[in-house]
Amino acid sequence: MDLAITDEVRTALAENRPVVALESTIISHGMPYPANVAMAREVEEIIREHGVTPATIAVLDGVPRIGLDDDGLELLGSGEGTIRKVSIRDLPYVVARGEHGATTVAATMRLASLAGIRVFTTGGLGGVHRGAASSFDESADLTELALTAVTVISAGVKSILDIGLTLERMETLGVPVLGYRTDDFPAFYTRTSGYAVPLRVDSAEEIAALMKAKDELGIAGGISVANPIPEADEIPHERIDAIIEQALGDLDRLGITGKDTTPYLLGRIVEITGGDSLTANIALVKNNAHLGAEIAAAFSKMS
Ligand code: PSU
Ligand code: MN
Repeated sequence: MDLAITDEVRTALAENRPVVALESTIISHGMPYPANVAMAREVEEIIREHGVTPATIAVLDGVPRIGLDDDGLELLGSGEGTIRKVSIRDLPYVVARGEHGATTVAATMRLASLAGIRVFTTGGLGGVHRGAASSFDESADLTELALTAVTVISAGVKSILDIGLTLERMETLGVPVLGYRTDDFPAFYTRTSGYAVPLRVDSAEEIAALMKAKDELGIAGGISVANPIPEADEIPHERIDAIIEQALGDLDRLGITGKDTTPYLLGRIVEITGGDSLTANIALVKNNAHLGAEIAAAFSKMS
């Protein structure tokens, strides 16, 4: 498969310098325009400040892109309706048809791995949806974590999902779930979920060492690092829990299912909170970018 890798990313990889991958569904389907494009640029800047090369990943005109220029980010951010949300099952379709696609965590992991990138930062991970016992709605992000050796830094799992079932599935799939400086698994808008983290780590070096040990053991798949939202940016449970319930009720009433579920809920929560959830979302993505850059730097020193 031909990947269009920017010179900047290609050179960094060739010289064994650290690179951090970024996804594009969060840009096209996770946040409104133009805040989404501003977020994408700022996150790249944060990674550069650490001396690490950012590689935002998407499919443009059917070509997987590893690293995007400003026009690419603008197109993904402003092209609402024309940019398909692309998970693993959609990748061959957009490539064969020459379409644009914004890649989810799963599809971004796969393309990052094809390019030789080992660390990827985002906002929230997909997981097992509430009611999955009858809907079977479980994100391909989880099955991809079982397959592909990329470390994904997120702020945990939103309680629009079933957090307990998501953790159970990751255990079954053999995915190490690491709580960064926390014993309580974070729930995106909040630092806690009430579920214990399976494994705790306190430094980027520990995470890099775990990646190396996993490689040496020949264990396939990725690692999920759960990094709580900074305290100052948290939306308290007292407020966000009721809002999530309200958004889930609206989802039900409108009969929205499948891949449209997460984008709808995120947009609805932004509406109900009057933009506060967007502010929190941007803050946690930036916080994850700092940690991702540190992990990539530590891992590249080790290998
Ligand atoms: N959670 C967020 N923002 C997002 C997503 C999840 O807070 O943008 C996106 C990610 O790209 C994730 C995808 O990989 O939703 C999961 O979608 P699905 O459940 O359809 O696999
Ligand atoms: Mn789904």
